[in-house]
Formats: sequence, C-alpha cells, structure tokens
Amino acid sequence: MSDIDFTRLAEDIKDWSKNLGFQETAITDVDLSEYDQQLRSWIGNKYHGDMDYMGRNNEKRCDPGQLVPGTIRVICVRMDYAMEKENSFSLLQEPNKAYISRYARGRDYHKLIRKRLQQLAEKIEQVAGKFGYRAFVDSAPVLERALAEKSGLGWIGKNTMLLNKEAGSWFFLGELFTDLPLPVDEPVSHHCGSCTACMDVCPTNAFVESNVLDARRCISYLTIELRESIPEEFRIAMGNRVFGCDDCQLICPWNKFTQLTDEDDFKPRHNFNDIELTKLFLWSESEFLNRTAGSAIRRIGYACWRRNIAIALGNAESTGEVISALRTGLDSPSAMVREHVEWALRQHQD
Ligand code: B12
Ligand code: SF4
Repeated sequence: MSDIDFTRLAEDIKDWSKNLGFQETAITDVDLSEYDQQLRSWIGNKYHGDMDYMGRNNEKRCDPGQLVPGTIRVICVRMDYAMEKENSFSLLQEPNKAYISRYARGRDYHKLIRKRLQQLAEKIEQVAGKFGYRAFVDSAPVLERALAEKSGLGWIGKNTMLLNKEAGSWFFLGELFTDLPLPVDEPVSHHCGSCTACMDVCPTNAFVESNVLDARRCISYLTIELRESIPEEFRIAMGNRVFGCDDCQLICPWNKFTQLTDEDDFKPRHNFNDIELTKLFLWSESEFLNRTAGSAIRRIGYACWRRNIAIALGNAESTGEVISALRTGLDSPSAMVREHVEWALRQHQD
C-alpha cells in the first residue's frame, strides 16, 4: 500500500463515485468530538422519544473507529432524490389527497445506495488492493449529517438538514468507512444567516431552538417511528401528511437550487404523489403489503399506515366517501386504528 498516491486515489474515488450516480463525494477524518456534546444533550432531553436505537451505541456513533475498528477516514456521498423542481405546498392544501413525503414515494433508497457504495469499494480495491471498509446508509449508529458537514458536503441548517449551496437538501447521505489514509476535505461555511423560515413553518413547532429538533413533536417521527397512538394535540396540525413531512425543506430558500434525480428507483409508485386518502385507507392488508413491497412505507406496518390515514381523513372535507371509508375502520382488529377512526369521525360531527 505504501506506493499508492493517495491524493490521486482520492480524486479517482470522486470521479468513480460520480459515475455510480452520487452527485458529490467528500472525505473526512473520524474526529466527531465537536458534535459529541450536542448528541448527548439531545438524548439527555429525550428528544429521540421512542427511538430506543438512538439512545444506544452513542460511543460508537461519535467514534467511527469504535464502530468499525481500523477506520481512519469516512468517504461521504450524497444522492439527490427530488423528482420535481418546484417546491410547492399545493398538495398539502388538498385535504382529500395524501401527502407522502418525497423521499418515500419511490423505492426504498437503502438498498440502492448500499449497492452503489459496495461497487465504489470494489473499484477502489482494484487500485489499492484489499483494504478495510464498510458501507453505511441510515441504519447503523453513524452520525451521518455531522460526518457530511465535516467533509464539506454542506452545512447543517437550522432545520437540522444537511444543506448544499448548489443542491438544497433533497438528497440522501451514505458513507464508506475505510482504513485508507486518504487526504481529507475542508468543511464549508454556513449559509442560514438570519433566516428562520423552517422553524416558523413547522406545523407542530418541533424545533426547540436552531439546529435542535424535538423528534417527539416532528410529524416525520409521529407517522414513521411512533408505533403507538399519536397524541391528539398533533392530529389537526398533521393535516394530510400520512408518511413523513417535508415542510422544513419545502420552505427553505436553498431548495430553489434543487437538482432533479434521474434514478428510476425514486420515481413515484402507485401515484404516491397524487392519490386520494380514501383509496389508500381502503387497501386491504394484502394490498398494502403488495403495493409497498420495496418501499420505505412497508416498514411501519398496516396498522400504523391506517392510523396515519385515519387522522388525515379526520382532517379531510366531510364527504360521504370520507365518512363511509372511515366507517370501515371501526371494526379493525387494531384497537389503535379503531381509536383513531373514532377520533376522525368525531371531527366530522359538527
Ligand atoms: C433519527 C433520524 C430521524 C428522526 C430525528 C431527526 C433529527 N433531526 O434528529 C426523525 C424520524 C424525526 C427523522 C426525520 C427526517 N429524516 Co431522518 N434520520 C435520522 C437518523 C437515523 C439519525 C439522525 C440523528 O443522528 N439525530 C440525532 C441528532 C442529534 O443528530 P443530527 O440532527 O444529525 O444533529 C447533529 C447536528 O445537528 C449537530 N449540530 C450541528 N450544528 C449544531 C448547532 C447547534 C447550535 C446545535 C445545538 C446542534 C448542532 O448536533 C447533532 C449531533 O451531532 C439519520 C441517519 C443517520 N444514521 O444519521 C436520518 C437522516 C438524518 N434523515 C433523513 C431524512 C431524509 C429525514 C426526513 C427529511 C424524512 C421525511 N421527509 O420525513 C425527516 C427530516 C426531519 C428533520 N428536520 O430532521 C436524511 C437526511 C439527509 C439530509 N440532507 O440531511 C438522513 C441523513 C438519512 C439518510 N441517510 O439520508 N429522521
Ligand atoms: S429555511 Fe432558512 S434557516 Fe431553515 S435551513 Fe433553510 S436557510 Fe436555514
């Protein structure tokens, strides 16, 4: 390995990565001490709610070398997923249609990104010989946004998203942990300035301060991570958002620089960008399982799916179709679904 030109290799990695469909790649070391305290205080304040996995393995989360021994560099990548340039709130103003967050309208991104990272590693191996590496996307105790910020892929905005001056924030992150002594890239400056649009627009006031999200109030958490009853105080504010929430990105001025993806996997399936709530609510469990195969939505299960849609139907216009769809949920085997349906029907009583 001693005769490898690591500066040249780092440049090649960035080219190969681009050819594999990542819009940008940058390299950082593994010193996350700057972020350690912020993570600890977030957990200490219980802002992670029921996401128990966030409360565990935080030594490893803040130290990639503990998660994968031998790691000294992290190759960070980002992949755009936006299908539309316009950052419009219009679907959120159509109460009888479902708002499914943009990242979840196509196929699940985990497999695709992990596969591409694996291909990148194999390409590196052809030049550098056998080396230590592991690919991550989303699932493991990895502080992805902190690593991406350190590497210079962007800055962490007040909405806690990683933002990029040329691309906004509609992209996924992934990493290749490695033991190669590659040269590291420099972080970029922050560009939120005095703007607070994302914090102001949040329907449930989930930002307790700049850069700090109380996940327990975030519609993304409530609709995707929470497996129990959704607290009533948030139900009206959820509007028609049935899976995730995009408001803090839709409002962000940096998203006027949104770059469109040409990945087939991210194309909306089953009209997830334009579909009636009643249609989704009336799916049987087997229809749910078939239609969400390969989608991030499947992971929440049928009961949580119906729980979320019941709330949106409670917020929809009072039509015969809405009421009769809701009534089909009254004999759901899930007590949670029945309780949400009863709440929704009450919204249509006055
Ligand atoms: C848990 C989680 C969630 C939780 C909690 C979100 C949160 N803000 O922490 C919930 C379910 C709410 C969620 C929602 C979403 N998520 Co999410 N989520 C994660 C996950 C698994 C861990 C994030 C985490 O570590 N949170 C803990 C907090 C403390 O960490 P953090 O926000 O990264 O914060 C660090 C910095 O903000 C830092 N900090 C930096 N500067 C400053 C300045 C100050 C003053 C302070 C106090 C702190 C601070 O402190 C923190 C600790 O180091 C990551 C994947 C991963 N393994 O990293 C994806 C991830 C962050 N999610 C992602 C996405 C796409 C989303 C959604 C857009 C999905 C949706 N449409 O519904 C929303 C966005 C909501 C939002 N504004 O964050 C992407 C983000 C891509 C990007 N461009 O940033 C990730 C990276 C997944 C991926 N691989 O692409 N998510
Ligand atoms: S909306 Fe404004 S404050 Fe929020 S992330 Fe975008 S630029 Fe930063």
